[in-house]
Amino acid sequence: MIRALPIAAFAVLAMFWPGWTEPEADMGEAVEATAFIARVHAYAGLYSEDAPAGEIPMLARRFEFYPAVRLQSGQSYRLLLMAEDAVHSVVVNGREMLLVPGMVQAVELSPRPGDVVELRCNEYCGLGHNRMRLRIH
Ligand SMILES: [Cu+2]
Repeated sequence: MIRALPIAAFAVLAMFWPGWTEPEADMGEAVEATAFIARVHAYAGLYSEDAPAGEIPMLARRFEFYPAVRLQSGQSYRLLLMAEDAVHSVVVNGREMLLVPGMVQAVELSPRPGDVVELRCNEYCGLGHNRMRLRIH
């Protein structure tokens, strides 16, 4: 009885250890990477600046978010972000999402007048990592 106590204590500890049963990080939705990259380039060719409301396909890559669009206040957007070359992340509106090649994460944005939205990579991705931010207004 007494001998079983440390084992029982270990089992209880293991069960409640922080992170023990934590689900996998949400990586987003799987896409065909080549097709998504083509979609981004097609979009970037059409809208280099003022983006119309709706979906904006975007790439995270060393060391930028591409394309550098401009959002119009009063409109609603859905950024679709995929990493192109390595694992990155995006921090936006106080939330962080992991960006992995082949997986798309969505961010809803409805900027109000005067808002500056900043996308920032928070996953070390190389020497230019600190430059990897995009301010969109
Ligand atoms: Cu980075």
